[in-house]
This record gives sequence, C-alpha cells and structure tokens, in this order.
Amino acid sequence: MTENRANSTAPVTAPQHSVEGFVKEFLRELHFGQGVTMERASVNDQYLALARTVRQYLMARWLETARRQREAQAKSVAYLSAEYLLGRQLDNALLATDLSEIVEEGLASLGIDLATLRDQEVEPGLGNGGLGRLAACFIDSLATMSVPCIGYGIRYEYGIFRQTFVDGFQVEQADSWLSLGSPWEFPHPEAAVTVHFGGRTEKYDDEGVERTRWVPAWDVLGVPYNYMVPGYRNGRVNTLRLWSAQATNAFDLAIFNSGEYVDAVRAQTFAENISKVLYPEDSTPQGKELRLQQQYFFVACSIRDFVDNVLPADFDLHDLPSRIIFQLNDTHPVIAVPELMRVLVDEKKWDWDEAWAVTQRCFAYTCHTLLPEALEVWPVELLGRLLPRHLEIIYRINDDFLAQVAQRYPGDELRLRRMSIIAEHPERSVRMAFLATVAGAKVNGVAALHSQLLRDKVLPDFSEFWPDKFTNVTNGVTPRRFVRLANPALSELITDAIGPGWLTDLARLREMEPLADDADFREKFRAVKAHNKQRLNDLLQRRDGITLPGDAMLDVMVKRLHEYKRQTLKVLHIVSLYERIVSGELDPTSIPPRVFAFGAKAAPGYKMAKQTIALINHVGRTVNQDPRVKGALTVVFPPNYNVTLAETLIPAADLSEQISLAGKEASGTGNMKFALNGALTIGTDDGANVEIRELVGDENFFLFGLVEPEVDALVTAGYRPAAYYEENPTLRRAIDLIASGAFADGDRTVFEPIVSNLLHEDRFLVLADFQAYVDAQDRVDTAYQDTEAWTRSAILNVARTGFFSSDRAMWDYIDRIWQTQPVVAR
Ligand code: Z16
Repeated sequence: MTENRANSTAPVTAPQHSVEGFVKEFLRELHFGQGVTMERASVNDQYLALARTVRQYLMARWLETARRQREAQAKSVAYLSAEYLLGRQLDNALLATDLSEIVEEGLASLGIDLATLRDQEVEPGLGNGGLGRLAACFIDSLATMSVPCIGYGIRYEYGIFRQTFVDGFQVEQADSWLSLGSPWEFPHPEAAVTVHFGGRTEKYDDEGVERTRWVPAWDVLGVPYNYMVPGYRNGRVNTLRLWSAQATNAFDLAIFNSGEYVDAVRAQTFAENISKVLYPEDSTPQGKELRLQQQYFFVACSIRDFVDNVLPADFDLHDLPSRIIFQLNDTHPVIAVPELMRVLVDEKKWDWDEAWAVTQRCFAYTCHTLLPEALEVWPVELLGRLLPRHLEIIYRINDDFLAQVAQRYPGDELRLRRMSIIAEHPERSVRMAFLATVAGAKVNGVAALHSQLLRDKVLPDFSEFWPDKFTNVTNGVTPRRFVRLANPALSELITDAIGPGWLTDLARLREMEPLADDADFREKFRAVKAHNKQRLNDLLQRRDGITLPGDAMLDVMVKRLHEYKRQTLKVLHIVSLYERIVSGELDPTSIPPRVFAFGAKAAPGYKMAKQTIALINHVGRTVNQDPRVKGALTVVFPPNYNVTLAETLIPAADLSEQISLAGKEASGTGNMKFALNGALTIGTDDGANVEIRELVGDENFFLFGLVEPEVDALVTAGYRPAAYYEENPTLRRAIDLIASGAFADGDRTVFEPIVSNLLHEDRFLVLADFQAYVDAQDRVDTAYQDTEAWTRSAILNVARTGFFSSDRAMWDYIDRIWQTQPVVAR
C-alpha cells in the first residue's frame, strides 16, 4: 500500500531533450498511442503521434504550474470569452519548448518531413475575428509572464465555417475541425458540472427568512476539455478550459417515463446542440435563443468550476475578490453577473448586499465596439423564459442602481430612463453592456480613441456617474506567433542585430532604429520581404492555384467583411485605376505594379457583405484577364482567410489597408501585426491606427480621410452621397462602370444593390472619403518608387511598434484592472 502510494506521487518528468529522446517517444506514441507501425503509418498517424510526443514535454510543466499555483494561493484571472481563435498548436508548442530543431532532425532521421506534418493540423477556429484572436494572444502572454490565468470558453464542435467560392460567391462549409482527432485536448467527463435552464422560481420560508429558489425545467452537463497554454520557454503552462455540452441522466429518465425510447434518445441532441456551432457573426449578434443558451452554459460551468474545484474546499467566499477577477470579454459572458449573485444569495444564503459587494469586486468588463447594433440586448421575454431567476436578479440590480442614480439626480426622470438596464423600446429587453458597467469594478475600451468615444458617446451617463470606473487598455498581439513563428527570416535578422530579448520585451525593437539608416541592413531587410513573398507565392500556388506576379507591391486587406471596414472603398480604388487605364487616362507603366490581396469571410446572413465578396472576385476576374492593364494591377482573393493563412500573408505585405470609417473600428489588431512585420499602413484616424501613427511618425504612415468629429458633423448635417458622385468625375466613372454590368458579363442587376446603397445610403461614408483615399494611394505609389526610403520607413515601423505586444497589454490590465501578480518558482 504505502509503496504504491509513494510511486503514485513520483514526479512526472519530461522525455529527454535530445534527438534520441524525442525519436524514442515519438515511436512509442506511434506504436502504442496510434497503434500503427512506421511502415503503415499515415501522415495523420504521424502528426497525431508527433503532437502527443510534444505534449509529453509540456506535461511536467503543466502539473508543476498547477501545483505551484495551489500552493501560492495567488489571485487568478478568469478570462471569460465565448471565442478563442487559437490557430495551429504544434509550432507554438515546439517554440515554447525549444524543440523545433530536435524534432526536425529526429523526424528527418525517420524519413519524415516536419513541414508535411505541420500542414496536417486543422486550426481550431473557435472565433470569428479580432475578439477571439485577442483572447488567444492574451492567454499566450499571461503564460509567458507567469501570471495565473484560466481561460474559460466553449468547445464548439464546429468552429468558424470554411469559406469556398462558387462563381465568385461565398459558399459556407461546416468546419469539422475534430474529425481527424484532436491531440491537444484533455477531456474530463468525470469532472462534468450540471447547468440548469427554464422553469420558474418560488418563494419559501427559510427559518423565518424569505428566500427564492429556482425550479428549473431542464439541464445539461458541461464536460471540461483542458488545453495547455505554454509560456515561452519559462517552464509555465497555463490552462484553457473549454466546455462541451452533454445530455444529463434526466434525459435517460425521460426515456423510461415516456416509453418513446428512440424519440428520447434523439432528444439528447437537444442538449448537445448547445456547444455544436460557433455563431458566425463578428460584431453584429443575431439575438438567437441558442446563443443565450451558449452564453449561460459556459459561464455557469466556469463559475461552478472555479468555486467548487479550483478554490480549496474550505475557502471563505467572502474573500473571493482576493482570488479571482472574472474578465468579461465583451457582453457575451455578462450573464455571469446574475449567476454569481444567484450562487451567493440562493445557494449560499447570503444577504443581498453582502453578495453584491463581493460580486462587484469580482468582475471587470471590456467593450470591443462602438456600433450600436453590436451592443447586445436580450428580450425580457426570452431571458425570463430561459433564466427566470436571473431576470429577477437583474431587476433587483437595476432597482438598486436606479435608486442610487435618483439620489444623485433627484427628479431627473429622463436620466433614469436612459440609464436603466432595462430598455422599454422597441421591446422590453436587458441591455447587457449596461449590466456589465453597473456590475464591473472597471470598464475598458481597446484603444485610446475607442475608450474616449466609449466614455463620451456610448456610455456618457455612466462615465459621469463613475468617472474612475473607465479606463483604456490598448490591444496587443503576441510576438511569439505573429513575428517569431510567422516571420522566421525577420526574426533572425532582428535577433542578429539586437539579441533575442525582444521576444519577451518587445519595446526593445527600438534598438533597431539606427539600423534604418544602414544601407547594408536595409538590403537584408528587403531580402527578408522578398523571401516572404516567395513563401506566400508557394503557399497560394499549392493551396489555391494562384500565381503572384514577381516584383510587385503587395497591398493587403484582410479582416472580416463588414460595411464599416469599407472593403468597398478599396474596390472603388481598384475599379477607378482600371477604368483610368482602359480609358487611356492612366499609363499602366507609370505606376509600380501592385497585387491587391483580399481575405475576408462574410457572416452567412449578411447580404451586402456577401455581395461585396462577389464584387471583389468579379472585378479581379476582369482586371486580371485584361491585356490593357499590362500586369500593373492584379487582384487575388484566396478563400478561407484564417490564422494559418494570416501567418504567411502578413509577413509578405508591403502595404496594410486599415480604412474603416473614423470612429467605427474599436481597435483593430491586424493593423499591429502588419506594422510589426514591416508593412506601411494606409489608414484612417481610427482605432489603434491613431496610436500606430503617433509611434511610427506621420512620415511613415499614409493617413487619409475624415476624422471622427467631421464624420459626426457630416452625418448630423445630412449626408448626401449622391453629391460626391455628381461632383467627382473619377468617382462617377468608377461607379458607372460597376453599374454597367462590366464585371458581371453585362448583367446590370447583380451589383445593383451595392451601387444603389452607395448612392442613396452609404452609412459608412465611402463616397465622402473616396478622393482623399485615392490621393493617399498616389502618395503610396510615389513613395514606393524610392526603394531605400520605403525600406527605411518599413524598418522604422518594426522598430517603433513594440508597444503593441500583448505582453504590454497584459501588464496594463494587471496595473489598471486586475492587481494580480506573477507566480514564479521559489
Ligand atoms: C469582434 O471581433 C470585435 C468587436 C465585437 O464587438 C465583436 C467581435 Cl466578434 C473586434 C473589433 O471589431 C476590433 O476593432 C477589435 O480590434 C477586436 O474586437 C479586439 O478588441
């Protein structure tokens, strides 16, 4: 007995950090994990065995991190996010463990090419765009900084759809990312938690105290799946815990009671539907019941998990704020607020005020938008049907809050109506951003301009009421994935110049600044770009059969398709250049050859966005085939833009398109990735563009367009897009060419909705900014022709944008919001 026990506590150790050590474990995984021999192993067998071998190197660190954490009793961040857009895991794990060379050599000795196995991995696309990718960058940074964090989210069986084009139109396919096996996850069905839905509430007498209990109608099981989040070479591995919905035994009971065995088994899929699929809308939520189920499901599981499993059994929940901060990633997880109240008041039987005091200190809220249509509201009818007790709690929170407001502003009825968590029109509903603001200890925006507009335009009454609640944390991106892994050639050049410290202290890129004036270094920098373009060309060739012309400027716009981001403005620029060439006004040999690359998914129900995709593809087809263009313009639009494609596309870019209407893009994070990889930005005064420009300097950034106060004034005065069409012949000719059906085999109806929207509505002022954009693009052409000056600017963009590391963003959260500390080995 005692001997067994001693054995069971023996330390878990990693395999030997050597080629022999690796090969031995790899073959073991192949034989005993996959159950195949080398001779019979498929590429997928080899990939899975490799992933499981790399996992072994992380395991001891993972267990040790958890042990150290329990011992330190330190405060943790619980990042609550409905999305994590992780990207491929293998390379990141190899980098964190410094195994790349060993693995490459070890596999080669077995006749296996590492690159082939890398390509076998389907990226977990459990997010839509910026918000989901930000969450992935943040957990990477916290692990690298040795800060305790659990990421909580949903293990969608189907992530963001796979995009294909049929005749240039987007067609969606299900993303079955789990179908070939998922070697990075650790399911724990034994640790499942139960989550309830529906039913009613009732009052009861609890030894003279009136209390409420929730009598739910149905429940589901949340099964946790753990993922390793390795820090960069620091021996730390944090955890990402994603919940998968399973039917509970209650469904089995229903089986026996009803006698309808087959129907009852079918009903289990009802529960399992909850984590079935990611909603594919980026910043325009649809308000579907299943989405609210998803939101409650994962936050209820997460709170239960933290309180019951992560904290020690004897923990006094009054000290909860000293051990946890729940960071709300947008409004998606905000239902966690009434859930924690319910746990404390109904289950733990606390007084309301006592529970509220603790709850308020446990939450902070990040807002990621300025678009009114992106601010989630849930109809009271729906919320009350699904979560009747939570609705009551929200009402009580609102009553108490409005009483506070009334006390400060006696008689100000209008203000009460404006600030109420409950909206009365057009339908009685719960304003989730207001609930988050009332409950959160802090509220932050994601770029300086955004946080300012959040205070002044979105939540002005709240920022007046609680000025100190509001703060800014400008977004960031992880340099490990988006520089080191995505751009090995640039990384080597940087490390040769300033040493490897920049990877965990990105501000040190500044040390490269003097090299912008070194002709030899500029030459090397250009060689890196050329290499990355070649690498992109190889990938697009293999992936899509696309060939890029050699030696052209690469102008890239990659991001979700949304009207406010203004892909249409980019299209109008291309069409205008094309029209001017074809009409003889512009000599195509007088401008530097350009490749216009697009990548964008449209929400499947977003008509205008899908039509814009078709327009880009149709313009591309026409322009690319026209001999009169003489190769001056090439349009490419590889389908299914995702993290993996971004990793090859961004490092090859010369020009980064960040052209949203001022005051609409909360931050943007693609803009940061491009600058860090040596692309110059053409951009508006919007989101984090503002801070990028301040850092790189006006002379290294192509600014154009209206500023936010001008946008505001123009809209207030009554914007008339047709006026720009009438007065600007260049613009008119471009729009007329689209309207003529020139890009749709003469069919004038195909793109009519885009044309008439531009002429009569144009919510995002594309026509108002057109001329300024074209002028800025002319400046780009001129600048690009001075190769040395362009390279100098590109180097300065890299050297001066170290601020945009997600490590810095995490230090800012720690300093301004979380007040947590790293936990390091003693
Ligand atoms: C999203 O990706 C963003 C905002 C939002 O309300 C919902 C989703 Cl799914 C984006 C912003 O549009 C973008 O500007 C920002 O950089 C990103 O979130 C991360 O903050």
